[in-house]
Amino acid sequence: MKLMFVSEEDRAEDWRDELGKYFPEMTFLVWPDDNKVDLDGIDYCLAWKPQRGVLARLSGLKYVQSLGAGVDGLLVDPELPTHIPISRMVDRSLVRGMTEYILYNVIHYHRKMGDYTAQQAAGNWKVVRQVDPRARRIGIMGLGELGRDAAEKMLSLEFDIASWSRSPKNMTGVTSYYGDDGFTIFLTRTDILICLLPLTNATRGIINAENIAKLPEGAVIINCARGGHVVDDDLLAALDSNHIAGACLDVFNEEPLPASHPYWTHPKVRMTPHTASLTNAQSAAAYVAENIRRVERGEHPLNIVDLEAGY
Ligand code: NDP
Ligand code: OXD
Repeated sequence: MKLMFVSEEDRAEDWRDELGKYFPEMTFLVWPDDNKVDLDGIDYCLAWKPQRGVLARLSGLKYVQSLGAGVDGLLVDPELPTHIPISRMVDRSLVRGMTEYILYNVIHYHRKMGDYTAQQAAGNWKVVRQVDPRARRIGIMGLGELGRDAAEKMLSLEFDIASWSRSPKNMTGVTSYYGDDGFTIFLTRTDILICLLPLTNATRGIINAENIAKLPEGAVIINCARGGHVVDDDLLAALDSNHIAGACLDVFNEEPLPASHPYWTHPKVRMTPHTASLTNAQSAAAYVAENIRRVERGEHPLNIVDLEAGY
């Protein structure tokens, strides 16, 4: 059994060690270091933003395992093999990491912690009015693996939660809006907007001037999905006009974010370097091993990407 690892951002050694516990007989190759070997014999590929055309060279490939939940970095490859299944990453630790990130930032805005930071710097002792979480309207775009867990944990803190997705959802305590028809009403009732959508043709640029204008004055935006969801100039204009009170951005149209980008120094922007949640081999190897076993048995891997929908 031969597996090729293709990612510049993940630690190949961790995956080699962890998958070796399930498959001691596996030959684990790393692209591009091992690309001189016989690529025809590669059965499986673990990939994150692979160089375009690389996967097409693996003629014996049986399935591709994405190292991330988002597969936009794979689907941009015009030569991507489409006759074999591609599985998204779904992992407990990835889900928990995202929920931590969202809770931390939601509470930051909900409790106005930024005001206290500014007040401390100015030596100003002043109590800011607290809002009951039941009166704080959170809106989650994308109620999938990540959105559901974040919603569940925020419900336990009694926030008023709504979701927007492609299909209707039936999650107790969460008001479900869906499709184009539900989008405007979802936006107009949202104080804290969280983006957890996949980046697809239908969602690219969705956080634009028209949609931002539908959020109530003083709303904040947390984008932990993909930079391509945001039209940066529109968001900057909305921050500068005070329509949007703050933005927490983990992902950017260009990564790393260029040093000259206005986000770096914008007083209303909180930034992290695409690290809201990271796949780690120690936790996720069990999922990958299960998928490999399924394919070895002639079954489909779990969570196959719908190439037409793009996620
Ligand atoms: P899922 O596929 O489980 O969920 C995606 C959700 O988005 C679903 O609810 C889906 O609706 C909804 N959706 C998709 N297209 C549309 C659309 N056109 N209109 C409305 N809703 C839509 O994905 P995950 O929850 O696992 O991950 C979400 C994204 O988070 C990833 O694609 C990735 O980009 C990002 N991510 C970012 C990380 C980071 O560190 N910053 C880490 C991990 C992921 P429906 O349920 O009806 O299909
Ligand atoms: C992912 C990511 O999609 O890390 O998993 O962004």
